[in-house]
Amino acid sequence: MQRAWWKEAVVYQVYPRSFCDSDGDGMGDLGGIRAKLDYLEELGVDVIWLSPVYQSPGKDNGYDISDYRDILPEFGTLADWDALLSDVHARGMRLIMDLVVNHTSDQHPWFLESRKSKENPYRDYYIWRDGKGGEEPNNWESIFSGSVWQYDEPTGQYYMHLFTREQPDLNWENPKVRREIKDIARFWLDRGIDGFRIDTANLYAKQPGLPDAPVTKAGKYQDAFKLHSNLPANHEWLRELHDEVFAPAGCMTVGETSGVTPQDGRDYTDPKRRELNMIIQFGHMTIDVGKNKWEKAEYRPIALKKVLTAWQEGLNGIGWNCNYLSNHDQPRQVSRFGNDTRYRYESATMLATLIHTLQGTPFIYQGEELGMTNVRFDRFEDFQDVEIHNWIAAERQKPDFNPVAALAQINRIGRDNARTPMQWDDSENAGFTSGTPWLRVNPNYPKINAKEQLANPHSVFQYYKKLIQLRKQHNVFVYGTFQDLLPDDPAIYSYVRTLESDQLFVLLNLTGEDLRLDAKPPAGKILLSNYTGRPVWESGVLLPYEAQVILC
Ligand code: TEU
Repeated sequence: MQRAWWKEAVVYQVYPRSFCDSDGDGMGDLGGIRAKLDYLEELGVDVIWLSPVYQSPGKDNGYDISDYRDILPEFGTLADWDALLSDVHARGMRLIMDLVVNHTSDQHPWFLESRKSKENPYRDYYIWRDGKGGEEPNNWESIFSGSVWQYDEPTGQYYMHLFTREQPDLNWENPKVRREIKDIARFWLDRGIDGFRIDTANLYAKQPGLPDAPVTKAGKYQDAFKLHSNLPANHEWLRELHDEVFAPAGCMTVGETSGVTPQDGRDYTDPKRRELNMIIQFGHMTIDVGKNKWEKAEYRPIALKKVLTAWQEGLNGIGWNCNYLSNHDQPRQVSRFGNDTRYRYESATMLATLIHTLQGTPFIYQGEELGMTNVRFDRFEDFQDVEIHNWIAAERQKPDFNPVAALAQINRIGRDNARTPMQWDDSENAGFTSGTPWLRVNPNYPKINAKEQLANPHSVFQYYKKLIQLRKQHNVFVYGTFQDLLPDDPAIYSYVRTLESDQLFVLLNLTGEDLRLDAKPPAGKILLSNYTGRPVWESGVLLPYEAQVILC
Protein backbone atom coordinates (compact mmCIF):
# COMPACT_ATOMS: atom_id res chain seq x y z
CA MET A 1 0.00 0.00 0.00
CA GLN A 2 1.42 3.31 -1.14
CA ARG A 3 1.46 5.86 1.71
CA ALA A 4 0.14 9.39 1.04
CA TRP A 5 -0.63 12.41 3.22
CA TRP A 6 -4.20 12.61 1.97
CA LYS A 7 -4.81 9.01 3.00
CA GLU A 8 -3.74 9.84 6.57
CA ALA A 9 -5.66 13.13 6.70
CA VAL A 10 -9.09 13.93 8.10
CA VAL A 11 -11.00 16.40 5.93
CA TYR A 12 -13.44 18.96 7.32
CA GLN A 13 -15.92 20.63 4.97
CA VAL A 14 -16.73 24.28 5.60
CA TYR A 15 -19.91 25.65 3.99
CA PRO A 16 -18.85 29.30 4.23
CA ARG A 17 -22.30 30.84 4.09
CA SER A 18 -23.33 29.00 7.25
CA PHE A 19 -20.10 28.73 9.23
CA CYS A 20 -19.43 32.01 11.00
CA ASP A 21 -20.36 35.62 10.23
CA SER A 22 -17.74 38.19 11.26
CA ASP A 23 -19.44 41.34 9.97
CA GLY A 24 -23.09 41.01 10.97
CA ASP A 25 -24.62 40.77 7.48
CA GLY A 26 -26.20 37.40 8.33
CA MET A 27 -23.92 35.41 6.01
CA GLY A 28 -20.79 33.56 7.03
CA ASP A 29 -17.50 34.85 5.61
CA LEU A 30 -13.73 34.36 5.39
CA GLY A 31 -13.15 36.44 8.52
CA GLY A 32 -15.50 34.11 10.37
CA ILE A 33 -13.58 31.05 9.20
CA ARG A 34 -10.27 32.59 10.29
CA ALA A 35 -11.77 33.30 13.69
CA LYS A 36 -12.67 29.63 14.10
CA LEU A 37 -9.38 28.04 13.07
CA ASP A 38 -8.50 27.49 16.74
CA TYR A 39 -11.66 25.42 17.00
CA LEU A 40 -10.72 23.30 13.97
CA GLU A 41 -7.19 22.87 15.28
CA GLU A 42 -8.59 21.73 18.62
CA LEU A 43 -10.73 19.17 16.82
CA GLY A 44 -7.59 17.96 15.07
CA VAL A 45 -8.60 17.97 11.40
CA ASP A 46 -5.91 18.24 8.74
CA VAL A 47 -7.59 19.53 5.61
CA ILE A 48 -10.27 22.16 5.17
CA TRP A 49 -12.48 21.80 2.09
CA LEU A 50 -13.98 25.17 1.36
CA SER A 51 -17.26 25.07 -0.54
CA PRO A 52 -17.31 27.82 -3.22
CA VAL A 53 -16.38 31.35 -2.16
CA TYR A 54 -16.02 32.73 -5.68
CA GLN A 55 -17.90 35.59 -7.26
CA SER A 56 -21.44 34.35 -7.87
CA PRO A 57 -25.05 35.54 -8.17
CA GLY A 58 -25.84 32.89 -5.56
CA LYS A 59 -28.65 31.04 -7.34
CA ASP A 60 -27.17 27.80 -6.01
CA ASN A 61 -25.22 29.26 -3.07
CA GLY A 62 -21.98 29.69 -4.99
CA TYR A 63 -22.15 26.57 -7.18
CA ASP A 64 -22.99 29.06 -9.94
CA ILE A 65 -19.78 30.96 -10.55
CA SER A 66 -19.48 34.23 -12.46
CA ASP A 67 -15.76 34.85 -11.81
CA TYR A 68 -13.46 31.95 -10.94
CA ARG A 69 -10.61 34.22 -9.92
CA ASP A 70 -12.30 36.46 -7.43
CA ILE A 71 -14.09 36.22 -4.07
CA LEU A 72 -17.74 37.07 -3.47
CA PRO A 73 -17.71 40.43 -1.61
CA GLU A 74 -20.05 39.07 1.09
CA PHE A 75 -17.30 36.57 1.92
CA GLY A 76 -14.42 39.07 1.73
CA THR A 77 -11.61 39.83 -0.69
CA LEU A 78 -8.75 37.94 -2.29
CA ALA A 79 -6.50 39.46 0.36
CA ASP A 80 -8.75 37.98 3.07
CA TRP A 81 -8.53 34.66 1.30
CA ASP A 82 -4.71 34.84 1.17
CA ALA A 83 -4.73 35.60 4.88
CA LEU A 84 -6.96 32.60 5.53
CA LEU A 85 -4.68 30.31 3.54
CA SER A 86 -1.61 31.53 5.38
CA ASP A 87 -3.33 31.06 8.77
CA VAL A 88 -4.34 27.54 7.76
CA HIS A 89 -0.82 26.66 6.65
CA ALA A 90 0.71 28.24 9.76
CA ARG A 91 -1.25 25.69 11.78
CA GLY A 92 0.05 22.81 9.71
CA MET A 93 -3.33 22.34 8.08
CA ARG A 94 -4.16 22.29 4.39
CA LEU A 95 -6.82 23.92 2.25
CA ILE A 96 -8.66 22.55 -0.76
CA MET A 97 -11.05 24.51 -2.95
CA ASP A 98 -14.21 23.46 -4.78
CA LEU A 99 -13.66 23.27 -8.54
CA VAL A 100 -17.09 23.75 -10.13
CA VAL A 101 -16.62 23.39 -13.86
CA ASN A 102 -19.48 21.35 -15.25
CA HIS A 103 -21.28 24.66 -15.57
CA THR A 104 -20.82 28.36 -14.93
CA SER A 105 -23.32 30.95 -13.82
CA ASP A 106 -25.44 32.44 -16.61
CA GLN A 107 -23.86 35.72 -15.52
CA HIS A 108 -20.33 34.55 -16.32
CA PRO A 109 -18.82 36.75 -19.09
CA TRP A 110 -18.35 33.65 -21.29
CA PHE A 111 -22.06 32.94 -21.20
CA LEU A 112 -23.06 36.58 -21.67
CA GLU A 113 -20.93 36.52 -24.83
CA SER A 114 -22.09 33.08 -25.91
CA ARG A 115 -25.76 34.11 -25.92
CA LYS A 116 -25.18 37.08 -28.20
CA SER A 117 -24.91 35.35 -31.57
CA LYS A 118 -24.23 32.01 -33.20
CA GLU A 119 -20.94 33.43 -34.52
CA ASN A 120 -19.68 34.68 -31.18
CA PRO A 121 -16.22 33.26 -30.32
CA TYR A 122 -17.69 32.00 -27.02
CA ARG A 123 -20.67 30.28 -28.65
CA ASP A 124 -19.01 26.86 -28.44
CA TYR A 125 -18.16 27.28 -24.78
CA TYR A 126 -21.68 26.03 -24.04
CA ILE A 127 -24.04 23.43 -25.49
CA TRP A 128 -26.49 25.05 -27.92
CA ARG A 129 -29.02 23.19 -30.09
CA ASP A 130 -32.03 23.89 -32.27
CA GLY A 131 -35.41 22.84 -30.94
CA LYS A 132 -37.41 19.97 -32.47
CA GLY A 133 -40.83 20.92 -33.80
CA GLY A 134 -41.12 23.85 -31.45
CA GLU A 135 -40.04 21.75 -28.45
CA GLU A 136 -36.81 21.11 -26.61
CA PRO A 137 -33.98 19.33 -28.51
CA ASN A 138 -34.53 16.16 -26.43
CA ASN A 139 -36.45 14.83 -23.42
CA TRP A 140 -33.68 14.96 -20.80
CA GLU A 141 -34.77 15.92 -17.31
CA SER A 142 -32.72 18.34 -15.24
CA ILE A 143 -31.29 17.11 -11.91
CA PHE A 144 -33.10 20.15 -10.48
CA SER A 145 -36.50 19.38 -12.15
CA GLY A 146 -37.95 20.34 -15.54
CA SER A 147 -36.08 20.15 -18.83
CA VAL A 148 -32.29 20.43 -19.18
CA TRP A 149 -32.96 22.86 -22.04
CA GLN A 150 -33.66 26.56 -21.84
CA TYR A 151 -34.86 28.48 -24.88
CA ASP A 152 -32.88 31.66 -25.42
CA GLU A 153 -34.56 34.50 -27.36
CA PRO A 154 -31.56 36.32 -28.93
CA THR A 155 -30.51 33.40 -31.14
CA GLY A 156 -33.63 31.23 -31.07
CA GLN A 157 -31.73 28.17 -29.81
CA TYR A 158 -31.73 26.21 -26.57
CA TYR A 159 -28.80 25.78 -24.15
CA MET A 160 -28.27 22.81 -21.88
CA HIS A 161 -28.24 22.98 -18.08
CA LEU A 162 -28.10 19.77 -16.03
CA PHE A 163 -28.84 21.82 -12.90
CA THR A 164 -30.83 25.04 -12.60
CA ARG A 165 -31.36 27.21 -15.67
CA GLU A 166 -28.93 29.79 -14.30
CA GLN A 167 -26.17 27.12 -14.49
CA PRO A 168 -25.48 26.52 -18.22
CA ASP A 169 -23.28 23.47 -18.89
CA LEU A 170 -19.85 24.06 -20.34
CA ASN A 171 -18.98 22.30 -23.58
CA TRP A 172 -16.00 20.16 -22.55
CA GLU A 173 -15.60 18.89 -26.09
CA ASN A 174 -14.15 22.29 -26.90
CA PRO A 175 -10.37 22.25 -26.22
CA LYS A 176 -10.51 25.98 -25.48
CA VAL A 177 -12.90 25.30 -22.61
CA ARG A 178 -10.59 22.65 -21.20
CA ARG A 179 -7.66 25.06 -21.47
CA GLU A 180 -9.62 27.69 -19.52
CA ILE A 181 -10.46 25.14 -16.82
CA LYS A 182 -6.83 24.10 -16.47
CA ASP A 183 -5.85 27.77 -16.16
CA ILE A 184 -8.39 28.31 -13.40
CA ALA A 185 -7.10 25.30 -11.49
CA ARG A 186 -3.50 26.50 -11.89
CA PHE A 187 -4.47 29.97 -10.68
CA TRP A 188 -5.49 28.56 -7.27
CA LEU A 189 -2.66 26.04 -7.09
CA ASP A 190 -0.17 28.82 -7.78
CA ARG A 191 -1.77 30.79 -4.97
CA GLY A 192 -0.90 27.93 -2.67
CA ILE A 193 -3.81 25.57 -2.19
CA ASP A 194 -3.33 21.86 -1.60
CA GLY A 195 -5.96 20.38 -3.86
CA PHE A 196 -9.51 20.32 -5.10
CA ARG A 197 -12.87 18.83 -4.38
CA ILE A 198 -14.16 18.58 -7.93
CA ASP A 199 -17.87 19.19 -8.36
CA THR A 200 -19.88 16.74 -10.50
CA ALA A 201 -16.66 15.24 -11.86
CA ASN A 202 -18.47 12.52 -13.82
CA LEU A 203 -21.07 14.61 -15.66
CA TYR A 204 -18.90 16.55 -18.13
CA ALA A 205 -19.27 14.27 -21.15
CA LYS A 206 -22.68 13.99 -22.81
CA GLN A 207 -23.72 11.09 -25.06
CA PRO A 208 -22.76 12.06 -28.63
CA GLY A 209 -25.82 12.99 -30.67
CA LEU A 210 -27.77 13.75 -27.45
CA PRO A 211 -30.39 11.02 -28.08
CA ASP A 212 -33.68 10.95 -26.18
CA ALA A 213 -33.68 9.08 -22.88
CA PRO A 214 -35.90 5.99 -22.65
CA VAL A 215 -39.40 6.74 -21.37
CA THR A 216 -39.64 5.29 -17.86
CA LYS A 217 -42.25 7.48 -16.22
CA ALA A 218 -45.20 9.75 -16.85
CA GLY A 219 -44.53 13.30 -17.96
CA LYS A 220 -42.53 14.99 -20.67
CA TYR A 221 -39.00 14.82 -19.21
CA GLN A 222 -37.17 11.59 -18.55
CA ASP A 223 -34.25 10.46 -16.43
CA ALA A 224 -31.21 10.81 -18.69
CA PHE A 225 -28.52 10.19 -16.09
CA LYS A 226 -26.82 7.37 -17.99
CA LEU A 227 -26.56 9.60 -21.07
CA HIS A 228 -24.53 12.23 -19.26
CA SER A 229 -22.47 10.38 -16.69
CA ASN A 230 -19.31 8.25 -16.59
CA LEU A 231 -18.81 8.35 -20.36
CA PRO A 232 -15.39 7.43 -21.83
CA ALA A 233 -14.59 11.04 -22.77
CA ASN A 234 -15.11 12.06 -19.14
CA HIS A 235 -12.27 9.76 -18.10
CA GLU A 236 -10.03 11.09 -20.87
CA TRP A 237 -10.61 14.69 -19.82
CA LEU A 238 -9.91 13.93 -16.16
CA ARG A 239 -6.66 12.28 -17.25
CA GLU A 240 -5.76 15.41 -19.19
CA LEU A 241 -6.33 17.53 -16.04
CA HIS A 242 -4.39 15.02 -13.97
CA ASP A 243 -1.37 14.96 -16.26
CA GLU A 244 -1.24 18.65 -17.06
CA VAL A 245 -2.32 20.20 -13.76
CA PHE A 246 -2.90 17.95 -10.73
CA ALA A 247 0.13 15.68 -10.97
CA PRO A 248 2.67 18.46 -11.66
CA ALA A 249 1.29 20.34 -8.62
CA GLY A 250 1.29 17.18 -6.47
CA CYS A 251 -2.12 18.16 -5.16
CA MET A 252 -4.92 16.06 -3.72
CA THR A 253 -8.12 15.51 -5.71
CA VAL A 254 -11.50 14.21 -4.70
CA GLY A 255 -14.19 14.09 -7.36
CA GLU A 256 -17.88 14.21 -6.62
CA THR A 257 -19.43 11.40 -8.65
CA SER A 258 -23.08 10.53 -8.22
CA GLY A 259 -24.45 7.30 -9.70
CA VAL A 260 -21.22 5.29 -9.75
CA THR A 261 -20.58 1.61 -9.05
CA PRO A 262 -17.45 0.29 -7.31
CA GLN A 263 -16.19 -0.65 -10.80
CA ASP A 264 -16.55 3.00 -11.88
CA GLY A 265 -14.86 3.90 -8.59
CA ARG A 266 -11.84 1.78 -9.47
CA ASP A 267 -11.66 3.45 -12.86
CA TYR A 268 -11.65 6.92 -11.34
CA THR A 269 -9.23 6.23 -8.48
CA ASP A 270 -6.77 3.60 -9.73
CA PRO A 271 -3.46 5.53 -9.74
CA LYS A 272 -2.44 3.66 -12.88
CA ARG A 273 -5.27 5.35 -14.77
CA ARG A 274 -4.13 8.82 -13.64
CA GLU A 275 -7.50 10.44 -12.96
CA LEU A 276 -8.41 11.22 -9.32
CA ASN A 277 -7.20 10.29 -5.83
CA MET A 278 -10.64 9.71 -4.39
CA ILE A 279 -14.28 10.02 -5.27
CA ILE A 280 -17.37 10.96 -3.31
CA GLN A 281 -19.69 8.09 -4.24
CA PHE A 282 -23.43 8.16 -3.51
CA GLY A 283 -24.38 4.49 -2.98
CA HIS A 284 -25.22 4.90 0.71
CA MET A 285 -27.03 8.19 0.05
CA THR A 286 -29.70 6.39 -1.94
CA ILE A 287 -30.64 3.54 0.41
CA ASP A 288 -33.50 5.46 2.03
CA VAL A 289 -34.93 7.03 -1.10
CA GLY A 290 -37.19 5.63 -3.81
CA LYS A 291 -37.10 6.31 -7.55
CA ASN A 292 -35.96 9.86 -6.89
CA LYS A 293 -34.62 11.62 -3.83
CA TRP A 294 -38.03 12.98 -2.81
CA GLU A 295 -39.57 9.54 -2.51
CA LYS A 296 -39.07 7.89 0.84
CA ALA A 297 -37.91 4.30 1.26
CA GLU A 298 -37.47 2.61 4.60
CA TYR A 299 -33.91 2.78 5.94
CA ARG A 300 -32.54 -0.68 6.70
CA PRO A 301 -29.13 -0.81 8.41
CA ILE A 302 -28.07 -3.85 6.38
CA ALA A 303 -28.35 -1.75 3.23
CA LEU A 304 -25.83 0.71 4.69
CA LYS A 305 -23.46 -2.15 5.55
CA LYS A 306 -23.78 -3.71 2.12
CA VAL A 307 -22.96 -0.50 0.27
CA LEU A 308 -20.01 0.39 2.46
CA THR A 309 -18.57 -3.12 2.41
CA ALA A 310 -18.92 -3.24 -1.37
CA TRP A 311 -16.86 -0.06 -1.62
CA GLN A 312 -14.26 -1.30 0.89
CA GLU A 313 -13.84 -4.51 -1.07
CA GLY A 314 -14.26 -2.85 -4.45
CA LEU A 315 -11.40 -0.38 -4.09
CA ASN A 316 -9.24 -2.70 -2.01
CA GLY A 317 -5.61 -2.53 -3.12
CA ILE A 318 -6.49 -0.35 -6.11
CA GLY A 319 -8.09 2.98 -5.26
CA TRP A 320 -8.92 4.87 -2.07
CA ASN A 321 -12.27 5.55 -0.41
CA CYS A 322 -13.67 8.80 0.84
CA ASN A 323 -15.83 7.99 3.88
CA TYR A 324 -18.66 10.37 4.63
CA LEU A 325 -22.24 10.39 5.83
CA SER A 326 -23.01 14.10 5.45
CA ASN A 327 -22.31 17.13 3.35
CA HIS A 328 -24.08 20.32 2.23
CA ASP A 329 -26.34 18.32 -0.13
CA GLN A 330 -27.57 15.76 2.40
CA PRO A 331 -29.69 15.81 5.54
CA ARG A 332 -27.97 15.49 8.92
CA GLN A 333 -26.60 11.99 9.52
CA VAL A 334 -27.77 11.66 13.12
CA SER A 335 -31.35 12.35 12.02
CA ARG A 336 -31.05 10.11 8.99
CA PHE A 337 -29.16 7.02 10.19
CA GLY A 338 -29.32 7.50 13.96
CA ASN A 339 -31.73 8.85 16.52
CA ASP A 340 -31.66 12.61 17.03
CA THR A 341 -33.60 12.62 20.31
CA ARG A 342 -33.22 9.82 22.87
CA TYR A 343 -29.91 8.43 21.55
CA ARG A 344 -28.42 11.50 19.93
CA TYR A 345 -25.03 11.17 21.65
CA GLU A 346 -24.84 7.41 21.18
CA SER A 347 -25.86 7.38 17.54
CA ALA A 348 -23.81 10.44 16.53
CA THR A 349 -20.69 8.86 18.06
CA MET A 350 -21.42 5.43 16.59
CA LEU A 351 -21.71 6.95 13.10
CA ALA A 352 -18.51 8.90 13.71
CA THR A 353 -16.76 5.65 14.64
CA LEU A 354 -17.93 4.18 11.36
CA ILE A 355 -16.44 6.82 9.08
CA HIS A 356 -13.16 6.94 10.99
CA THR A 357 -12.56 3.19 11.14
CA LEU A 358 -13.30 2.16 7.58
CA GLN A 359 -10.39 2.22 5.18
CA GLY A 360 -10.33 5.58 3.43
CA THR A 361 -10.18 9.26 4.26
CA PRO A 362 -12.89 10.52 6.64
CA PHE A 363 -14.80 13.63 5.56
CA ILE A 364 -16.58 15.56 8.33
CA TYR A 365 -19.24 18.11 7.44
CA GLN A 366 -19.45 21.18 9.68
CA GLY A 367 -21.66 20.65 12.72
CA GLU A 368 -21.54 16.88 12.40
CA GLU A 369 -18.91 16.90 15.16
CA LEU A 370 -21.56 18.44 17.43
CA GLY A 371 -24.26 15.97 16.45
CA MET A 372 -26.27 18.76 14.78
CA THR A 373 -29.70 17.57 13.66
CA ASN A 374 -32.20 18.17 10.87
CA VAL A 375 -34.38 21.23 11.24
CA ARG A 376 -38.18 21.45 10.89
CA PHE A 377 -39.59 24.34 8.93
CA ASP A 378 -43.38 24.71 8.63
CA ARG A 379 -43.56 27.01 5.61
CA PHE A 380 -42.10 26.70 2.11
CA GLU A 381 -40.83 30.28 2.39
CA ASP A 382 -38.45 29.29 5.17
CA PHE A 383 -36.39 27.21 2.73
CA GLN A 384 -33.71 28.88 0.61
CA ASP A 385 -32.46 26.02 -1.55
CA VAL A 386 -33.05 26.34 -5.32
CA GLU A 387 -33.40 22.56 -5.65
CA ILE A 388 -36.29 22.64 -3.17
CA HIS A 389 -37.99 25.59 -4.84
CA ASN A 390 -37.67 24.11 -8.34
CA TRP A 391 -39.07 20.82 -7.12
CA ILE A 392 -42.04 22.48 -5.42
CA ALA A 393 -42.75 24.50 -8.57
CA ALA A 394 -42.81 21.28 -10.62
CA GLU A 395 -44.92 19.42 -8.03
CA ARG A 396 -47.51 22.19 -7.92
CA GLN A 397 -48.29 21.47 -11.57
CA LYS A 398 -49.52 18.00 -10.65
CA PRO A 399 -53.25 17.60 -10.02
CA ASP A 400 -52.62 15.51 -6.88
CA PHE A 401 -50.14 17.95 -5.28
CA ASN A 402 -50.24 17.54 -1.50
CA PRO A 403 -48.49 20.41 0.30
CA VAL A 404 -48.38 18.64 3.67
CA ALA A 405 -46.68 15.58 2.23
CA ALA A 406 -44.31 17.75 0.19
CA LEU A 407 -43.28 19.69 3.27
CA ALA A 408 -42.60 16.44 5.12
CA GLN A 409 -40.37 15.24 2.28
CA ILE A 410 -38.39 18.49 2.27
CA ASN A 411 -37.94 18.34 6.02
CA ARG A 412 -36.74 14.77 5.72
CA ILE A 413 -34.30 14.94 2.80
CA GLY A 414 -33.94 18.61 1.78
CA ARG A 415 -30.49 20.17 1.59
CA ASP A 416 -31.30 23.08 3.90
CA ASN A 417 -31.14 20.61 6.81
CA ALA A 418 -27.38 20.72 6.46
CA ARG A 419 -27.20 24.42 5.75
CA THR A 420 -28.67 25.95 8.91
CA PRO A 421 -26.00 28.03 10.66
CA MET A 422 -23.29 26.45 12.83
CA GLN A 423 -24.29 26.38 16.46
CA TRP A 424 -21.41 28.03 18.30
CA ASP A 425 -23.04 28.88 21.63
CA ASP A 426 -26.36 29.49 23.36
CA SER A 427 -26.54 33.23 22.64
CA GLU A 428 -28.97 34.68 20.11
CA ASN A 429 -28.68 33.04 16.66
CA ALA A 430 -26.34 30.44 18.14
CA GLY A 431 -23.45 32.93 18.05
CA PHE A 432 -23.37 32.59 14.27
CA THR A 433 -24.21 36.22 13.50
CA SER A 434 -25.10 39.46 15.22
CA GLY A 435 -27.47 40.18 12.32
CA THR A 436 -30.33 38.24 10.75
CA PRO A 437 -29.14 34.83 9.51
CA TRP A 438 -29.71 34.13 5.79
CA LEU A 439 -31.30 30.80 6.79
CA ARG A 440 -33.01 30.27 10.13
CA VAL A 441 -30.98 28.78 12.96
CA ASN A 442 -32.07 25.38 14.25
CA PRO A 443 -34.02 26.18 17.44
CA ASN A 444 -32.19 23.42 19.34
CA TYR A 445 -28.99 25.52 19.60
CA PRO A 446 -29.35 26.31 23.32
CA LYS A 447 -28.83 22.58 23.91
CA ILE A 448 -26.59 21.62 20.99
CA ASN A 449 -23.65 23.99 20.58
CA ALA A 450 -19.86 24.05 20.41
CA LYS A 451 -19.33 26.02 23.61
CA GLU A 452 -21.16 23.45 25.70
CA GLN A 453 -19.42 20.53 24.01
CA LEU A 454 -15.91 21.94 24.34
CA ALA A 455 -16.47 22.15 28.11
CA ASN A 456 -18.19 18.77 28.40
CA PRO A 457 -15.90 15.72 28.45
CA HIS A 458 -18.83 13.51 27.46
CA SER A 459 -19.74 15.29 24.23
CA VAL A 460 -19.92 14.36 20.57
CA PHE A 461 -17.14 16.89 19.90
CA GLN A 462 -14.78 15.27 22.41
CA TYR A 463 -15.48 11.87 20.90
CA TYR A 464 -14.60 13.09 17.40
CA LYS A 465 -11.42 14.61 18.78
CA LYS A 466 -10.45 11.30 20.38
CA LEU A 467 -11.18 9.38 17.17
CA ILE A 468 -9.03 11.73 15.11
CA GLN A 469 -6.16 11.38 17.61
CA LEU A 470 -6.41 7.59 17.60
CA ARG A 471 -6.32 7.49 13.82
CA LYS A 472 -3.08 9.45 13.95
CA GLN A 473 -1.57 7.20 16.63
CA HIS A 474 -2.37 3.85 15.00
CA ASN A 475 -1.59 3.31 11.36
CA VAL A 476 -3.91 0.33 11.27
CA PHE A 477 -6.83 2.82 11.17
CA VAL A 478 -5.47 4.16 7.90
CA TYR A 479 -3.73 1.32 6.11
CA GLY A 480 -5.17 -1.81 7.66
CA THR A 481 -7.04 -4.19 5.35
CA PHE A 482 -10.79 -4.54 5.84
CA GLN A 483 -12.78 -7.68 6.51
CA ASP A 484 -16.51 -7.70 7.22
CA LEU A 485 -17.01 -10.23 10.04
CA LEU A 486 -20.82 -10.41 10.01
CA PRO A 487 -21.91 -9.59 6.45
CA ASP A 488 -25.38 -11.10 6.92
CA ASP A 489 -26.22 -9.63 10.30
CA PRO A 490 -29.09 -7.18 9.74
CA ALA A 491 -28.05 -4.65 12.37
CA ILE A 492 -24.53 -5.16 13.69
CA TYR A 493 -21.63 -3.91 11.61
CA SER A 494 -18.49 -5.66 12.74
CA TYR A 495 -15.22 -5.69 10.90
CA VAL A 496 -11.56 -6.19 11.48
CA ARG A 497 -8.77 -4.03 10.13
CA THR A 498 -5.37 -5.68 9.93
CA LEU A 499 -1.92 -4.20 9.50
CA GLU A 500 1.03 -6.49 10.18
CA SER A 501 0.60 -7.67 13.79
CA ASP A 502 -2.09 -5.10 14.67
CA GLN A 503 -5.73 -6.02 14.53
CA LEU A 504 -8.48 -3.51 15.08
CA PHE A 505 -11.92 -4.94 15.84
CA VAL A 506 -14.83 -2.60 15.29
CA LEU A 507 -18.29 -3.36 16.65
CA LEU A 508 -21.19 -1.09 15.81
CA ASN A 509 -24.83 -1.46 16.74
CA LEU A 510 -26.65 0.39 13.95
CA THR A 511 -29.97 0.33 15.84
CA GLY A 512 -31.61 1.63 19.01
CA GLU A 513 -32.18 -1.92 20.37
CA ASP A 514 -30.06 -4.14 22.63
CA LEU A 515 -28.48 -6.79 20.40
CA ARG A 516 -26.81 -10.08 21.24
CA LEU A 517 -23.59 -11.01 19.47
CA ASP A 518 -23.39 -14.71 18.69
CA ALA A 519 -19.64 -14.81 18.33
CA LYS A 520 -17.96 -12.74 21.02
CA PRO A 521 -15.08 -10.54 19.91
CA PRO A 522 -11.59 -11.26 21.26
CA ALA A 523 -10.34 -9.52 24.38
CA GLY A 524 -7.91 -6.68 23.80
CA LYS A 525 -7.45 -3.04 24.61
CA ILE A 526 -10.61 -0.95 24.27
CA LEU A 527 -9.31 2.07 22.38
CA LEU A 528 -12.67 3.76 22.26
CA SER A 529 -16.28 3.19 23.23
CA ASN A 530 -19.36 5.38 23.49
CA TYR A 531 -20.45 3.57 26.67
CA THR A 532 -18.01 3.27 29.54
CA GLY A 533 -16.47 0.31 31.30
CA ARG A 534 -18.17 -2.64 29.63
CA PRO A 535 -16.13 -4.82 27.32
CA VAL A 536 -18.45 -6.42 24.81
CA TRP A 537 -16.32 -9.60 24.88
CA GLU A 538 -17.62 -10.19 28.44
CA SER A 539 -21.34 -9.48 28.06
CA GLY A 540 -21.80 -10.40 24.39
CA VAL A 541 -24.45 -7.67 24.22
CA LEU A 542 -24.39 -4.41 22.31
CA LEU A 543 -26.45 -1.56 23.77
CA PRO A 544 -28.39 0.93 21.59
CA TYR A 545 -26.02 2.45 19.01
CA GLU A 546 -23.05 1.11 20.92
CA ALA A 547 -19.64 1.44 19.29
CA GLN A 548 -16.52 -0.32 20.48
CA VAL A 549 -13.05 -0.26 18.95
CA ILE A 550 -10.69 -2.93 20.25
CA LEU A 551 -6.99 -3.25 19.47
CA CYS A 552 -5.54 -6.77 19.64
O1 TEU B 1 -23.92 18.40 -6.54
C1 TEU B 1 -24.15 17.59 -7.64
C2 TEU B 1 -25.10 16.47 -7.50
O2 TEU B 1 -25.32 15.76 -8.46
C3 TEU B 1 -25.82 16.18 -6.27
O3 TEU B 1 -25.11 16.34 -5.13
C4 TEU B 1 -27.09 16.95 -6.23
O4 TEU B 1 -26.90 18.31 -6.07
C5 TEU B 1 -27.91 16.51 -5.08
O5 TEU B 1 -28.02 15.16 -5.09
C6 TEU B 1 -29.26 17.12 -5.22
O6 TEU B 1 -30.01 16.68 -4.16
C7 TEU B 1 -23.03 19.45 -6.68
C8 TEU B 1 -22.99 20.32 -5.46
O7 TEU B 1 -22.51 19.58 -4.37
C9 TEU B 1 -24.34 20.90 -5.23
O8 TEU B 1 -24.39 21.67 -4.05
C10 TEU B 1 -24.68 21.74 -6.42
O9 TEU B 1 -26.00 22.20 -6.29
C11 TEU B 1 -24.54 20.96 -7.72
O10 TEU B 1 -23.33 20.26 -7.80
C12 TEU B 1 -24.53 21.89 -8.88
O11 TEU B 1 -23.33 22.60 -8.90
